Amino acid sequence: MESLSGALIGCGFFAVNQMHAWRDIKGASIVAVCDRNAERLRIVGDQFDVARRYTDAAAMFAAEKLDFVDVATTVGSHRELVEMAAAHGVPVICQKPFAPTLSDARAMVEACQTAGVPLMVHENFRWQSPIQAVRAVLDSGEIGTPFFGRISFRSGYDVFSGQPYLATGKRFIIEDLGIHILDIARFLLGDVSSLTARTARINPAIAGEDVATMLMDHAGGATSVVDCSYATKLAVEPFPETLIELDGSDGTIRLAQGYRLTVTGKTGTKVNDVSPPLLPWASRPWHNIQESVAAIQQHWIDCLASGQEPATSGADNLKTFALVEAAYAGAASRGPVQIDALL
Ligand code: NAD
Ligand code: 89V
Repeated sequence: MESLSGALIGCGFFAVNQMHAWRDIKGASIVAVCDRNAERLRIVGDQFDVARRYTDAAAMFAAEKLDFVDVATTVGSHRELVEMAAAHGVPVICQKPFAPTLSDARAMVEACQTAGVPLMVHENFRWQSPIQAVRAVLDSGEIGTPFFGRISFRSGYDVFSGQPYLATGKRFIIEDLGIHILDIARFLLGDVSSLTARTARINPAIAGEDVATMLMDHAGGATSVVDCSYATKLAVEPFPETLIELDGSDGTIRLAQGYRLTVTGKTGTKVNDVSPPLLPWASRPWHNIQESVAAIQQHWIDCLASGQEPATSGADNLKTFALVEAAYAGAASRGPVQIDALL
């Protein structure tokens, strides 16, 4: 396969993972990097030996012939950069959260559709190998039809040291972390018809909510609870593990802390260690997330080569983003929110 030429925009905290992963991806390489912060541009350009560097994305699009662009900036610049890529006919990956509002997200999807360019949201949590292992058990039919799910992320990890902006926004855990966990709920149990939410702020030093509990009706009939907390101090810190309970007509799945997967189903009970691999450039405890970055980036390149729509395309991600909007609206009103009314 011919190697595709990509560019990275945004050389910050998380982009370093993406650059490590791009080095290992078959069929693509990063030929240019861009950051409006000259120091971050220098650090990442030097670390990954990329000579073509830009402090202005428009200048990069004008000068480079790109097969795709990977937007790894924070949410405020996503719409401008995705629409710039669409205007230049360049396929684009955009980090989560995709946009500040659902109407921005819709406009971004429309801009790419009108320009005929593929768009994928870097919604990587569903690509974690323990989550893929749960999906594989569901697909095998071992537990029958799922009727209940609990997808849970509870931690006391200090995320603010690496990502200080997380402490300052009016929205925090649902927009930053809950978005991943809500996407996992959709990935496992299908699209959602209604959502009820409660939130709380326990840490007085931050501006947004750090606890969220969401109850959802899935269109296929299952009920799920998605619960997230960064105010939960445990004996053994689980960050960044997502724990899962699924009950089906013929059995159960439990993904417990320590990546222990217990399946009780039609053929009895099996317990497996589904720990993610520690990639050569990865470090604990982030290795779970880092592995999923490599997986989603390889998926993007495979999709570009085959013409297939990425699993977390812009259009797909509108349905996850709608759950974020619904959670904030539902927490404010304390009533259920109908998801179709938002889409
Ligand atoms: P960061 O602030 O460390 O880095 C963002 C970089 O983008 C900065 O260097 C900034 O100068 C640059 N930038 C901003 N606007 C720009 C523009 N218009 N043109 C060029 N450069 C621009 O942020 P981060 O922690 O790396 O987060 C980046 C994104 O990644 C966020 O959306 C965050 O939610 C997401 N994230 C995702 C995961 C995941 O697992 N998917 C994990 C962490 C962060
Ligand atoms: O994955 C993320 O979006 C990160 C974190 C795991 C810290 O929430 O911001």
